[in-house]
Amino acid sequence: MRGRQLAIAGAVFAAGALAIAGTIALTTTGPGTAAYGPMMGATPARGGIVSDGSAAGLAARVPAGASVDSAGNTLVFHTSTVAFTAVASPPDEGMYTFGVAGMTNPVIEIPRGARVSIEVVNADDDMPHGLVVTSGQAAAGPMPMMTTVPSFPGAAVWTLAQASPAGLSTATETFTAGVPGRYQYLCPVPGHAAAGMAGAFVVTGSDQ
Ligand SMILES: [Cu+2]
Repeated sequence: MRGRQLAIAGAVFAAGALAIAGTIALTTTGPGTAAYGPMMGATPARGGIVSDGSAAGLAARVPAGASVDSAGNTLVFHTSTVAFTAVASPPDEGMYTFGVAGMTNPVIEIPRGARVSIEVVNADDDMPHGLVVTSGQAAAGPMPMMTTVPSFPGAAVWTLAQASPAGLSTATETFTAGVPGRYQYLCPVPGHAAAGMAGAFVVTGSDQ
């Protein structure tokens, strides 16, 4: 049942991807950039590769310049340069979750104007995932690549291929969080955000 639903979702996703493949380019820096480029057709990008065994460590890694509030499930950055890793479908966690700094779907707070790099790793061996920072009110529709709008230029890794024998797919999105507010990060693959692949992304500042 689940497999059938996923197959249907995949087909819908493929149609959306094909429709806009010409207009949306994955914005990446870091590993895999050269081979990545504009998204072609419905083939999820693979980007860079990290070893299968590194997923748990990456999901637990506490980034520099951040404090972890495990009880509040919140990761707070205090620096103008922000870099962290989000592991989609981390080992021993829910399939539809992000693992960040040892937490599941934490609230992520960053200061206004910070330059943000999010390394996204897909630890799932069954399906693609991505990560987009978007409006806090946005709900992912059946074709989120058509309707989910990144809140900041570059704030999207649309889709990373599932794990392969070569390892786990990874790509990095980089953007400047210029406007304070409450946003969210979510997986744009159809059905995933609704199943739990989302968390709050808060840009703090004097305007708030
Ligand atoms: Cu997903």
